[in-house]
Amino acid sequence: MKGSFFISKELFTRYPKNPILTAKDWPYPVNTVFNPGATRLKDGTVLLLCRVEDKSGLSHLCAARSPNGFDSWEIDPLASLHPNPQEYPEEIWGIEDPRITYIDSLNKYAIVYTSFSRGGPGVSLALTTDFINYERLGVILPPEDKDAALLPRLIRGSWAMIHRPITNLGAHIWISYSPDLKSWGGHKLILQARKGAWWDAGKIGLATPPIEIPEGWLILYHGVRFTASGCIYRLGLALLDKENPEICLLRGRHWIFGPEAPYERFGDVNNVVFPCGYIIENDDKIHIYYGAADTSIAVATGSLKELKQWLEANGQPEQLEY
Ligand code: BMA
Repeated sequence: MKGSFFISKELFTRYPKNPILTAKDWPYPVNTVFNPGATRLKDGTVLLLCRVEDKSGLSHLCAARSPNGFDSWEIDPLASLHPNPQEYPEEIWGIEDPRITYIDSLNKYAIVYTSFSRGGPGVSLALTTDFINYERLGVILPPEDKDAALLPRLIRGSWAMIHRPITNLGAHIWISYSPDLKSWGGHKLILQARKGAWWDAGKIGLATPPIEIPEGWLILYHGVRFTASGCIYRLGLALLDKENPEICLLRGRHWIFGPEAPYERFGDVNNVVFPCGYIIENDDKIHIYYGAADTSIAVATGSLKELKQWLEANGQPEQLEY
């Protein structure tokens, strides 16, 4: 078949010194560090906003900075963004899984994260210029919803956000729009979990923020398979139309990255690779930063050109079922 050449090709190469960050690196006692958002600051520093689970079981966010994105990390001495349930009751059980989008027109970084409320996980937004002071906008999509990230610019005049509500239809990926980043509507289903024995049959959700390439928006998403010994979290690839991201031009059949290394297979939650951020170098090299087994942080490197070629060989347009 047309895709056979690329099926056996590994699209991402793990950094040999993975994991790059673990609880032992933290300047204060914590249980685990995982699922980091990522961005490159204007001075070239790579910043990871890490999900840190302390020994209460609740999570907060903590920034780690490195000149090269691989080592020499400087970690904030305390939480950078701590749950604030007095003013934001939806953060009562912690904040998790940040995805960072730099918004050029606002000159700000938008951090979309999960707030774990009594009603379940919801989507919250904070803005920052320096990852020291944060402007919280509170819950922008109520429970149950998570795995969300903003697109970096207006789409047909509106802000756009991809997210994963749980509805009677299942755990699928949607897009919504806003005039002001606070009120969200125009909700549309864009990508569905498959069914039966597929690797992404249980649940799907956005992994990193969308990646803009000339052909559209590349979407890395996690697919979950339920098995007798627990869930397996793997990574899939899709391409959305540039001007109308409601249209999924291509979706790959196979997962492109899954738990194989011991630090991905064994941890607090076995068999999980969970990227929430990436850094791009020279318009092609992509480093994905991911939580491994909900325990540590790892990085793997690929090429945008190869991801696109693989999708062209192994993808087909999404057929939505209503
Ligand atoms: C998802 C999220 C992630 C986590 C993953 C595996 O639902 O909660 O934060 O890494 O499960 O436990």
